[in-house]
Amino acid sequence: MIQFHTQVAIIGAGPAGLVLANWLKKYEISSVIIELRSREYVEGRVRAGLVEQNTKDILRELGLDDRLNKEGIVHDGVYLSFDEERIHIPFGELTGGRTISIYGQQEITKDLTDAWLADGETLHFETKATKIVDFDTNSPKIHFEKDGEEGIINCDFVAACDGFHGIGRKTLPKKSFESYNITYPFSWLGILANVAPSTDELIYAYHQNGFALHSLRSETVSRLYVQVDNEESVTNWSDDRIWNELTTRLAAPGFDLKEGPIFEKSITPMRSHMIDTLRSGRLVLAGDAAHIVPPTGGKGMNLAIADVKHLVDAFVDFYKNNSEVKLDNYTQTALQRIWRAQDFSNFMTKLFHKQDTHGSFTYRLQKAKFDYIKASTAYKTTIAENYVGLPFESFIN
Ligand code: FAS
Ligand code: PHB
Repeated sequence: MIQFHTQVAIIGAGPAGLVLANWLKKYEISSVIIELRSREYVEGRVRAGLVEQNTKDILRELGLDDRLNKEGIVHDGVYLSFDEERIHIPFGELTGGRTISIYGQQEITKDLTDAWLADGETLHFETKATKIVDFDTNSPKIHFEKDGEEGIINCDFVAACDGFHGIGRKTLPKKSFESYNITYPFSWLGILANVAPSTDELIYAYHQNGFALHSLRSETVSRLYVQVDNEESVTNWSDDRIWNELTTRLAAPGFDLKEGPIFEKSITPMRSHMIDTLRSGRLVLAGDAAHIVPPTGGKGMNLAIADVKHLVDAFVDFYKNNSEVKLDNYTQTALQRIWRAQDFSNFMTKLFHKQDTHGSFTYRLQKAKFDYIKASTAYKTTIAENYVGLPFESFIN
């Protein structure tokens, strides 16, 4: 039986777990990460691409933004389309200079993993956390399996950064939280294609055929999505069908969509999920372990990292100031931003996805909202400040 001790034992080497470990190190708080999958698998997972201003600020504070600054693409605005009419939301002028960057989540994962391992720190890949025990005492433990051998991590805190399918949320006492869920009646089919983006900034488009999003990964790789039914299978979507639908749904005066070879296709369900506690005793949750947002607002990864900021504040308060005040307030502090992200993601999802027949009452409400955004600087500002991410000081208790 393998046994070792650390101050904060982290489950999961996704954005939440990796940012937490690297950030605690800055305060000389020891941690260890155990990760179910291999390093290749984790770094190969194609997921988010939008990096909020807050996340950029955090990575800069950690000294881990070199490649982001070199390879990330700064966007100072976003295009919103409705029935082939297109408007632009400028970020800088509406938010005092805050912007987003496009930089794949897997690139952030690589940068954070490289930094962690370069310091000689411990990250056990292909290691499965099987049980979290004694989290109602000051000596919680994680039981794990690796290569058929069992082990135990003795620690002060367990940080479950283990995503929607992890054991962290499932370990919380059943009566200690409420669950909230929305499963949207549609999914996203996402592609990566070897073709230069046809736009300088992202395009979110409502069309009577369904939603489409034009994102990107570099000057030569485009990332695009189309709304599909929940029962859809990737095999029903040939490259030609995908490009035809994207061309139709992204159409606007003067816009031409360039096509190219597709090298990645996947379907992601659209759902909102959350629980209203992120802590039980010495067990804390961060990221998808506690909440899922539809990717329409580009919030998932950024929200995971925002949870970690509050968690680091709480651990520093505990270890350096011998205080549990921020730990006791962790759930309340994190939930303010999580609900803001849930609301914005739900707003963007309902505004741009086809949910009823063209011309229906629902459609008319969507159109009225878009026409108001077009006419209102106040509404454009609301969208801009939520999209780039509200500053942490916006949520002072
Ligand atoms: P993660 O899920 O990234 O990481 C959790 C880690 O814990 C995983 O590596 C997992 O292997 C590990 N783990 C689980 N159980 C374990 C156990 N028992 N023992 C050890 N390790 C365990 N967000 C956006 O903003 N934009 C997008 O376009 C977008 N697209 C997405 C597409 C898909 C298919 C998915 C699933 C998510 C997408 N997201 C998107 C959201 C995504 O980016 C998440 O918000 C982000 O990965 C959250 O990071 P973590 O909380 O670290 O969780
Ligand atoms: C992406 O580039 O993958 C992306 C960007 C913005 C979103 C969702 C996904 O809202």
